[in-house]
Amino acid sequence: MIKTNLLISTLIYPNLIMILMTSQTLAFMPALSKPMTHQDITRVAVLQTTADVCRSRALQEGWNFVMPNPLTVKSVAESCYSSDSAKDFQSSLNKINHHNAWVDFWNFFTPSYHFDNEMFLAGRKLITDGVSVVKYSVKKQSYQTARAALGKVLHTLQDFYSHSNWIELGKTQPYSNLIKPDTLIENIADSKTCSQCSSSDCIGNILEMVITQNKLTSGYFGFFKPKGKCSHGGLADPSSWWQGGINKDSSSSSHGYLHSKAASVATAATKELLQDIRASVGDSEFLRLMGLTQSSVLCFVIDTTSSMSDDIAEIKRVTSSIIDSKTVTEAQPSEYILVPFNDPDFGPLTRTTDPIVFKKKLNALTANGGGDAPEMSLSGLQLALTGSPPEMEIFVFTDADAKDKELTSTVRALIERTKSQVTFMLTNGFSSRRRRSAVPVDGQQQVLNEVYKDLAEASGGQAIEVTKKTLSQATDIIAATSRSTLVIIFQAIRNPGKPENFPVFVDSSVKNLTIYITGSSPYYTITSPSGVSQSSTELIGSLGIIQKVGNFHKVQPSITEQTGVWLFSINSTQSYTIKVVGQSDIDFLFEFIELSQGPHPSYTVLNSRPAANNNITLLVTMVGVDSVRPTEVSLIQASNSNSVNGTLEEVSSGQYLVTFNGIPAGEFTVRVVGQLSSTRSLGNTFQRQTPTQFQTSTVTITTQPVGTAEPGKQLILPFTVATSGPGGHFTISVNNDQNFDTRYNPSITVNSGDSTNGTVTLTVPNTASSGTDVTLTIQAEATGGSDSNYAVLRIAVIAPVTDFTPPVCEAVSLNANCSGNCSLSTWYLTANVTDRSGSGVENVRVLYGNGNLSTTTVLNDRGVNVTMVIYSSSCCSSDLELVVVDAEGNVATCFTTSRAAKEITSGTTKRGSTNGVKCCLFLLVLYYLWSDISSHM
Ligand SMILES: *[C@@H]1O[C@H](CO)[C@@H](O)[C@H](O)[C@H]1NC(C)=O
Ligand SMILES: *[C@@H]1O[C@H](CO)[C@@H](O)[C@H](O)[C@H]1NC(C)=O
Ligand SMILES: *[C@@H]1O[C@H](CO)[C@@H](O)[C@H](O)[C@H]1NC(C)=O
Ligand SMILES: *[C@@H]1O[C@H](CO)[C@@H](O)[C@H](O)[C@H]1NC(C)=O
Ligand SMILES: *[C@@H]1O[C@H](CO)[C@@H](O)[C@H](O)[C@H]1NC(C)=O
Ligand SMILES: *[C@@H]1O[C@H](CO)[C@@H](O)[C@H](O)[C@H]1NC(C)=O
Ligand SMILES: [Ca+2]
Ligand SMILES: [Ca+2]
Ligand SMILES: [Ca+2]
Repeated sequence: MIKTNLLISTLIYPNLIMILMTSQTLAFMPALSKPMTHQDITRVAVLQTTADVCRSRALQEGWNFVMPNPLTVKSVAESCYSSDSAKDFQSSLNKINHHNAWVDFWNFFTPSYHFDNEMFLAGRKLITDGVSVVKYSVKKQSYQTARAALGKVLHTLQDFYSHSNWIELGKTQPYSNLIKPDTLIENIADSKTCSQCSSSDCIGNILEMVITQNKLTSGYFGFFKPKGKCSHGGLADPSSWWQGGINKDSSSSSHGYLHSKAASVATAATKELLQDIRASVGDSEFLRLMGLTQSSVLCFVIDTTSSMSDDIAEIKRVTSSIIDSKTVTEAQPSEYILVPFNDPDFGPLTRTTDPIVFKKKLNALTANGGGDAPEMSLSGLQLALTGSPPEMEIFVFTDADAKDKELTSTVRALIERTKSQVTFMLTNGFSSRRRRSAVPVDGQQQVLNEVYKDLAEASGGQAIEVTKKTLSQATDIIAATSRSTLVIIFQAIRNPGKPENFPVFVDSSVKNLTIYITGSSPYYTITSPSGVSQSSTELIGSLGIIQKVGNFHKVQPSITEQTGVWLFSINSTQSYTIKVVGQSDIDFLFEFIELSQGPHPSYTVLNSRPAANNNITLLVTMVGVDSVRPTEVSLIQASNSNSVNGTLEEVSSGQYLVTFNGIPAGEFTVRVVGQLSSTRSLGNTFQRQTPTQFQTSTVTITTQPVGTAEPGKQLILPFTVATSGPGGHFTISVNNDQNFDTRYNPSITVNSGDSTNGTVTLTVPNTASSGTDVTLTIQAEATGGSDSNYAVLRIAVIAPVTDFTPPVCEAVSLNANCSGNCSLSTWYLTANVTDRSGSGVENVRVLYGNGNLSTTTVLNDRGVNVTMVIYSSSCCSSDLELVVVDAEGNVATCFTTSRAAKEITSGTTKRGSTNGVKCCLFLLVLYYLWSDISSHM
């Protein structure tokens, strides 16, 4: 038995963390001749860290965990019991990588972003400020902002290992001070650091003295460089033209012989940063940040005015039936979002992972108020679009016209940027004949539900018109489409309608093929690959079942032979939509991007419509089986089936750059056709289509990169409007989802072929708290509305950080009576933790270990809050890593046994073992730690 009671100033064990990092880094060994890019480094680190988090969660929950090999997005998602979220995981990783690339696109010549020019303090500040944004944004569930900030931080962090002399100093571990704002960056070189080098590889150009004295330096980039300093190197860096440099960007760089070493330490550093974020936000939030638990989301925007009581009752019924259906646990939504709207009020948005909380929120909804007939539906929808994960389906329930139609183009912009589908459940209860007739309003011709139909079309959703009585017959679409693995195989919208035949490939991965058709009495015939055919007049036929309600038809084929080419023949002169969906793991993700013209290949994701009369570039990522490859990526004209093929270039595994030299006229969607495996056959052919209709514009809006906004301060957002179309006056409108005050000039003049600058002044109220994010849309519309474009900006609100110091573990006692049968004995650990005068201890977390943790906070006699921690665990389990987090997200690692135990006993400490010898080995480790702690005093 050991009983200790010690006063300890800090209990941080960098050496132990290091041991772990190296042992895990061994798994990273791609082809050495190929340069490791930022994207590769990030992917490896994210996959390893995520797998590590899932392993510790599995241990705590008593689940089985098998470390996947190799680590891929799909294999990690599967081992995390989240195979349905593989697409969201990929999408989150992509977002992080897009923002990593963004730094080279926008800040290529700013040395601090790349640790060039010995900008160590400024570079470190970019990292620690960015990490604060990540932590605060996660706390507020602003995951998209968090991913953006994380991507930027990782670029700078990773560049340190390529651009400084850390690797040349012989270091094999990350420089942890870069992510710790309370530490010093020491020993920065204060004089000459490099000699000229003549050979191409420049080995040994860093001065001997710099190496022996352990001085930190980095390469200078550009035309101006203090004499005797090192250069970055490469053709793009004039300072190195006559003397070489030290960067390790690729194996052909000046110090390319160290490229793979630098990449490997950069990977370890990326993991160290991810672990810091994980410790700060907790495991389940970390997994949500990675998109791993966001698989299926139920999102409702609900009219709560007095006319809606029937509808609200039906929504409650449907939601309960989805939540209570325990048949397929995987199909349970992982997240619920609710936005009520009324008139004049709307919101707030509720986002929860807890079905009970969601049901409570729904049950609390009552129908009242609203005044006149139209209601604030688009304001509610705007909140849902900015506050939900992208690429999901949003259901809007209303029986009234929109009172806030001025938001139509903002909502449309958000639909295009988020690629969310919006399906309207409209219960105005008119017959279809009366609905089609125009209702004159103030001399204008205004058709009921027109704005909803337009937005549904633009998003690839549906405008379902039913009566209050028949609403329940249409709502099973909600359960079907909230599945995360739902894919869109084909979609067409014809307005006005015309008879047309649509051939569609259905591949062998597709399950539960379903066809949705909307329109007033469309006549159609569906023919399966084996020639079985059924027309819309047969509700039960040889193919399957047709359900009709209002303008909405659902066809579910029940025949077994579904793989091959289907034919959908629609004969209607009224407008109609057809959508063919199914369940499948195979899908694609894409972004419109702009490639940088600069010296360094990079790209940025467009936050606006692509420019007309220009080439369009897409970055396409395939999701699903690894052998899936696209053979054709095309833009499909929305009004007919004309298409334009792009040129494909594989840029990394599963990622393709697709260039289009022309585009179809008007609105278009994106389609990918490909092969499921390397054997080319009809049954292997798949097709997928985006629901969203995109368009190009002769108007462009360019925004500058924005930093964060501070509560109580104004933020100036410069933008530039240019036009390749006709010049003249442009109407500027600005909207944001937080209702923050904005000032701007509502009209600017732009000449054809020219550009004009403007600014938006955003005032953030004092009351806005850190981590809030504001989505701001700037729109420019040509006179007469002939063309328009927008830019969507997401800005994080962060109050200045004042607490840079992690909490301290002031006292610890260990009480372990582990002898004999370990399952019969328990060990205890107690600690007192405080954040001194900082922001206060907010969380104590067990990162590894499955014992019990309890905390009590008391005010001690010096007026300081002290959190007393007691951890108790079975003697069979030696794992423990305890972290303490303050309110600003600073993390202290207070106690670690697991990794040390694992290392020192060479993996022989097995959980659940009843072997007394192993039990005692573990105690030896604890004892070893103890003496280590004592020696720190
Ligand atoms: C497919 O449909 C059947 C019947 O409608 C349903 O029971 C099953 O859960 C669905 N499977 C998937 C993967 O959605
Ligand atoms: C389409 O419908 C029209 C009118 O209902 C009918 O005259 C015509 O024969 C139909 N065409 C086909 C190909 O079914
Ligand atoms: C579009 O791409 C083609 C070939 O890829 C190139 O020749 C052409 O100059 C590009 N056009 C524009 C406007 O960039
Ligand atoms: C697009 O490519 C496919 C396959 O390569 C080809 O069959 C089709 O004709 C092309 N379409 C156009 C419009 O060029
Ligand atoms: C407009 O803004 C851009 C980018 O900030 C700047 O380069 C340009 O000089 C400005 N033009 C005018 C006319 O102020
Ligand atoms: C831990 O904190 C409590 C409350 O301030 C105090 O009573 C106790 O003495 C502290 N223990 C040690 C070992 O400092
Ligand atoms: Ca109403
Ligand atoms: Ca009203
Ligand atoms: Ca603190």
